[in-house]
Amino acid sequence: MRPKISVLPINPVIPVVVTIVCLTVLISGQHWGVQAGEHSLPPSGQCPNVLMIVVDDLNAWVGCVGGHPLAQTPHMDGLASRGTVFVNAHVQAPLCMPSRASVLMGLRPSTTGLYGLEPWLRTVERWQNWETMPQYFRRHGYFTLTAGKVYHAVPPKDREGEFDIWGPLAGVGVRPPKKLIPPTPMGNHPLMDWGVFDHRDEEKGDWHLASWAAERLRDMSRDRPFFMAVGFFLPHVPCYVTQRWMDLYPDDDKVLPPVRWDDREDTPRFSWYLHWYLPEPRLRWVVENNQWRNLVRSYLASISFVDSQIGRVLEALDHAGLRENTIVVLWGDNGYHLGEKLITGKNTLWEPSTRVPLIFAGPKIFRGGRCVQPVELLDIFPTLIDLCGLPPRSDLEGISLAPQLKDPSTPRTRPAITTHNQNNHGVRSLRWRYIRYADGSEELYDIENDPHEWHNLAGDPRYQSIIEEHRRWLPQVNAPPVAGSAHRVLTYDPETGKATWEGKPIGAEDPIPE
Ligand SMILES: [Ca+2]
Ligand SMILES: [Ca+2]
Repeated sequence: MRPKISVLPINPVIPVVVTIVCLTVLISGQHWGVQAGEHSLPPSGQCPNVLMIVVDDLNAWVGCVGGHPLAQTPHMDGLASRGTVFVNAHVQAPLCMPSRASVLMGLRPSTTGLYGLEPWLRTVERWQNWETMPQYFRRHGYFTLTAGKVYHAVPPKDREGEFDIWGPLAGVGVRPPKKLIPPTPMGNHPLMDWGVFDHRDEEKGDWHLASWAAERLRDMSRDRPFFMAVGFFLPHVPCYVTQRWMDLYPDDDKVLPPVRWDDREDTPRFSWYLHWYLPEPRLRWVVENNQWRNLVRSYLASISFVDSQIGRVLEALDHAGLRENTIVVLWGDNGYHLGEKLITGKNTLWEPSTRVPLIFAGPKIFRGGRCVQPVELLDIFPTLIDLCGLPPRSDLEGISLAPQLKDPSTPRTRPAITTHNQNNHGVRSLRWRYIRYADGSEELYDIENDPHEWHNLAGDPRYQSIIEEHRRWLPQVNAPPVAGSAHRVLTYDPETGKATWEGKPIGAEDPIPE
């Protein structure tokens, strides 16, 4: 049965215009970024489909991205080999909700004021009618479907407004009867768990998600193009795996990332405020409880498992004969520290938190491309508009990656910017990472010569011109957190110099929570 499309109040007219634009792309071959309304009406179904795959908390530990030498991800690597992988792609926020909101709205967190896990963006008056990516595709004649976690969380009454069809929501699936690891500090959060327990792959949430997506692809109507977005749960904690997946990684310390115990001696105290009091344990606890190797292997094994489920979806796309006319885009919503900078988790402006896989494959995309230019997930929205030949939008803050998807060596003129809470920014250029916190403290790393960001060069006068070059990219708009902002929200009052974490003041002498 064909689902009914709910028509958005914004614009009832456009579907016809859009199909016209899509044809323009086909007939003009090499022509990118065409203008709307110039050509005659094509047969339906000419626009490329879009399959967007989001993976929760997936850092750069993916074979084709090169973040971990032992990572086994044959399906994501296969996707990259028939498309282009961006190995220097960065999130706009190192946290689920603001990162996803940024991708789907095409705006920076510093513009939207969405920094925490709440609120749901439609409760913010200013963003109530903002046309998001799935809505834009729907208005232009696409059939839109979603399952798993794509937006962070959407209340049931608002779901139909965002996508036509909703499949199963994301979840870990089967769980052990009790936590596998010792009680963790800062509240023993139920999600803070990992390790091997006996279960079947078919009992996992991501298995159900992949099955749903595969079935929808198999039965997909060809009357009009589709935009399908699926959001996988793993390797988000809890990282539960079976022995088979764990055994892909040696029970050996060579799985651990390189870490220096003195690494935070040259980072500003304010850097701790970005992840002040959180359920993710610090490295010290992980090591003292003999959990470091177990965590790292469980995380890697979860990546390999989710890769296998991505493989099931891609295989379904092939079997349905849809590969040649479908643009696949895959991204992680934020990275994850596994001990680097003495922490686990996200919520930082360093490479392990900001760098994620970004892979495009499909019609007219360079095959086997590897792009080292700094790019932003914010660029996905204008890129898809470009690749699908929809009318460009002047209100989005990203820049289309179509030139890099045609020739991966094409330079980019601007760096990638990650923001965590108001006025804390990381600026990643081809060679450098510059960080500026709300209190004015700074870091600078030469990633080319110091890939682990161990040596903060910000205090060295020899690098002042580099710092100044990067400073000019700091966003000029720094919206305060919107009403209802909650969870992992940090504010700073420059008048009084006072920082506040989740509503509680941080004292200048308070010990760093362990
Ligand atoms: Ca996430
Ligand atoms: Ca250091």
